[in-house]
Amino acid sequence: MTSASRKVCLLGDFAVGKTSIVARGVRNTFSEKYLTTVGARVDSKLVSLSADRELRLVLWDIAGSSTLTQLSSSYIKGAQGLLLVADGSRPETVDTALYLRAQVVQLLGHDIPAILILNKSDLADRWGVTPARMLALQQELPVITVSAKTAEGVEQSFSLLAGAIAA
Ligand code: G3D
Ligand code: MG
Repeated sequence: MTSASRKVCLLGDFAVGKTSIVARGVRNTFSEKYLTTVGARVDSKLVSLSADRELRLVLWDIAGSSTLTQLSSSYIKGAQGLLLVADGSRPETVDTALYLRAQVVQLLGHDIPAILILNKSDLADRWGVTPARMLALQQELPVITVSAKTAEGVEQSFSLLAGAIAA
């Protein structure tokens, strides 16, 4: 078994469900110290890539809202993957996620693997991302529809990012 670990940052507008996705996808717990020192909660998720290969995603979930001003270099520094999260019932949060990605590229000076999670798929009657927008987004990066509430797509989103990082 070969195993490696990668730093992954969760980014997205206020209340899109970043913390809920981590809580749904991760069973093991976090470091209290990180919470108090850098204002981020750190969890880890082991993802199987193949029969003899796995990748540990070390997930950094910023405490509070992740506005641009809070995108501190201490949070982003060393990031090797991004889970961009948007709320499918608030399509403007997709723009925020893409903007945050651009900010990260600027901060790091290079691109890193990223996927876009459209969360809250259980709110079907309030869904605001049109099929046309979805197609356009899929030209730019891997996109997955999930619900942290029902667990739909949550496991797959971690696998999708792990695959993109390992590729
Ligand atoms: P954040 O970490 O991105 O700020 P949170 O977002 O994980 O704190 O979630 C924000 C709110 O959205 C929470 O509601 C949470 O329960 C809700 N939420 C998260 N994921 C889903 C989902 O998949 N479906 C639905 N219906 N709601 C979701 P509250 O009311 O606790 O603020
Ligand atoms: Mg949160």
